[in-house]
Amino acid sequence: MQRVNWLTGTLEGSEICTSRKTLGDIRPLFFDQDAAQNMDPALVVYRVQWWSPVPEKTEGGLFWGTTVVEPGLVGTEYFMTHGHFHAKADRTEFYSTVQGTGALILMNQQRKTWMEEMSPGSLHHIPPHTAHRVANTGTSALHFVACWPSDAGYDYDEIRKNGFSARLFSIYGRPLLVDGNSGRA
Ligand code: M6P
Ligand code: ZN
Repeated sequence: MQRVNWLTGTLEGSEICTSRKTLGDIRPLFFDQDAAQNMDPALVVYRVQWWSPVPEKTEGGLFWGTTVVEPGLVGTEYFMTHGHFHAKADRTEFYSTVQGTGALILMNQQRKTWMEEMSPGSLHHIPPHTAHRVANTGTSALHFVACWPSDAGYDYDEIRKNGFSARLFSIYGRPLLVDGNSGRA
């Protein structure tokens, strides 16, 4: 039996998997490497819980997950998830925000990047062939739920190599998506 706590998005029950990413795990993704080097690598940037009711790669199945992104900045860039295209690139996904404020950053295969604001209740459809990453633009933890096909898989390499074509910075305390690819993620 699995349950969602709708106040927090937290998953409870059996067969729930968990993972976490520390700053040390995802440091190369951030623009300001000097700032990143001077921060504690053990700092947790985000945690994921998910339920896989069917094996990975099952055609026609679905997975459910909850992600909590901590508030914070590396230099002036918001804490964010790694971000990925799906390995089966035409697979889509839903995100919905439970707590906090943030931004869903989307990039198509032509490397056009745009964002959708996330706030409690916001519902987001990630189109096919579109990379997705979430940044926490607030001062408290950002909790969102996700649902995606069990055969979607992950292509992290493309993001690791070429990043997104725009980054979300805090400029005078407000989120601003800034174009420009440093060649890093
Ligand atoms: C959401 C879903 C998961 C994903 C997680 C973290 O919960 O999209 O599939 O793993 O966010 O994102 P990433 O895999 O890019 O670190
Ligand atoms: Zn995805």
